[in-house]
Amino acid sequence: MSVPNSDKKTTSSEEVVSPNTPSVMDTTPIDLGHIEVLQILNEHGEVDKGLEPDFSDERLLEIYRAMVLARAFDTRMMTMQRQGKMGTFAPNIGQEACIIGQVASLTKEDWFAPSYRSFGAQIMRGWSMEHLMRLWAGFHDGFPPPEGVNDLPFSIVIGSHVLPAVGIGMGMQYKKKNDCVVVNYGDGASSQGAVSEALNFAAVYKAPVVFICENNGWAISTPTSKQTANEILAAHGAAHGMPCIRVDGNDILAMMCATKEATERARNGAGPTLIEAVTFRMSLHTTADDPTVYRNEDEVKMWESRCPILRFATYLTKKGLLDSGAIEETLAACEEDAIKARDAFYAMPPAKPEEIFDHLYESMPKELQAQREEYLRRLRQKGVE
Ligand SMILES: Cc1ncc(C[n+]2csc(CCOP(=O)(O)OP(=O)(O)O)c2C)c(N)n1
Ligand SMILES: [Mg+2]
Repeated sequence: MSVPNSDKKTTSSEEVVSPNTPSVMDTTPIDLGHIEVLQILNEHGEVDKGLEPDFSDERLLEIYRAMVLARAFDTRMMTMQRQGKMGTFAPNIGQEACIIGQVASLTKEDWFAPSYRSFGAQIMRGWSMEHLMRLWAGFHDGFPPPEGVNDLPFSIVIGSHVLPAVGIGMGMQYKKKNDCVVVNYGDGASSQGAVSEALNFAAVYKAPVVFICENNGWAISTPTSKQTANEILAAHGAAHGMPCIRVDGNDILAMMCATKEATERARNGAGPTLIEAVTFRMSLHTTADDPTVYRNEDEVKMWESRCPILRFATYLTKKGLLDSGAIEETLAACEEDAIKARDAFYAMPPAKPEEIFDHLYESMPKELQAQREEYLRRLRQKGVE
């Protein structure tokens, strides 16, 4: 066998690459320090006067109530799940500023594409709590958004809704509408290829999309440090050529201001923005999870002191808009709303077992028809109507 250039003898790699060859690559990590970090309200409820927005008192109280309602719904759902009256559920305790702030500036014409931990925002967008209960309990009629609400049903397949959200944005451009889309996804979902594709499409086509990367520290039991070698996820925006910012996700004012600016830019044709919201999942990943086996209590304690609702209540109290009586009243009213929703949900007709066969085919294949009949026969045998 002839070997090309076999007479050119090399004995070791040192002879091929001279030790004196100057390095052409700077391997020190790129300084991400210039990515803007935004906090307006610190964990003590103290406001940065230079950045304080001028939302009306009514608006601030409306937002506060939305955050408290999100938590009341969350707590009620948890109780129902533990009583065996609700399906698996993904709590959002601790992330109320992040979820309410990201949709606060949306109009009815704008679109919202949520992942599964987004019910606080869905309630703000017009979903009733009993509708969401029906959804989480597994009824197929719980999934379609209410009439006139421009939301996608939430996505459980992580990151899968981000490309469709960009598609909706590109559709708005095509129809020459001045609306925008907000889409959220987690730190775990940020590793999905489809999320990178979505960021790229949006940036190249200047689609009117606001990406909210909810960095809550964990993807079930995987900490962000094992998810990515670059924990500043806002950098994904910079990498794709779009404006990006890292926001204190437990600061409702920062979340509202950053999203407002990004949605306005999107509506004005200036393209997408990526907002990384740094927050923390205080509770379980889902009701099927036990975080005590993978998470340190000290970490949870540290984030307790950064509670988004407490922080906002402190700010509103200092502004003279709340006092302890009003805080109690708001909480009681929200709990009552959640209980009313629970009762309405319990009063709804139960699902019919055969419905699980009903929504797969326009005309049912005969094999499936046979399975359906067999299933119903067995149910009758067991006395189930
Ligand atoms: C494509 C896909 N892979 C795996 C899962 C299983 N799964 C459900 S939630 C989750 C973690 C998601 O973490 P993150 O994106 O950070 O969102 P978080 O739950 O923290 O809000 C995983 C891996 C899934 N739902 N979809
Ligand atoms: Mg996460």
